[in-house]
Amino acid sequence: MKKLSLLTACLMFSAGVLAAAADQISVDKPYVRLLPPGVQTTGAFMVIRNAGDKDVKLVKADNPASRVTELHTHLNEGGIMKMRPVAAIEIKAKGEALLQPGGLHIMLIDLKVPLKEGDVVPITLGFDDGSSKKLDAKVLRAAPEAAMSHHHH
Ligand SMILES: [Cu+2]
Repeated sequence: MKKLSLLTACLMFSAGVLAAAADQISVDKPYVRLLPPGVQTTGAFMVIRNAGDKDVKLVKADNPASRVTELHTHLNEGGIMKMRPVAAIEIKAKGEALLQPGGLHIMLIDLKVPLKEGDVVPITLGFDDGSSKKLDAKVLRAAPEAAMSHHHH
């Protein structure tokens, strides 16, 4: 885990000099889904909000825990849900993009070390104007929303 925190520090330094699309963006409830041991690939989910007057495109994501990071969506092909990489995820002006299981997500492919519940994965979002935003996604078994609504049953 030492390697992860070192990379986090570097990313925080570079984030300070950038000002643009990323400044209009806020991220709510980011998490990485905990998968059974042996599974090398998982997804990161969150709500990305755009407070600005211009549409913003998320064009890439990066993280130190996996060798490859891709933007994905789910498509229904003949009744079967399949994942497909997408070039960009649009966040409308004054709108939000929902990254959730079964829909858009950030794919963490080929994990370097197995993730444990409670681990924090720093994820950097890259936008179409070259700006970027760093966030910390906690490794959880289930979505934060799902955990909350469970209380009411
Ligand atoms: Cu995927």
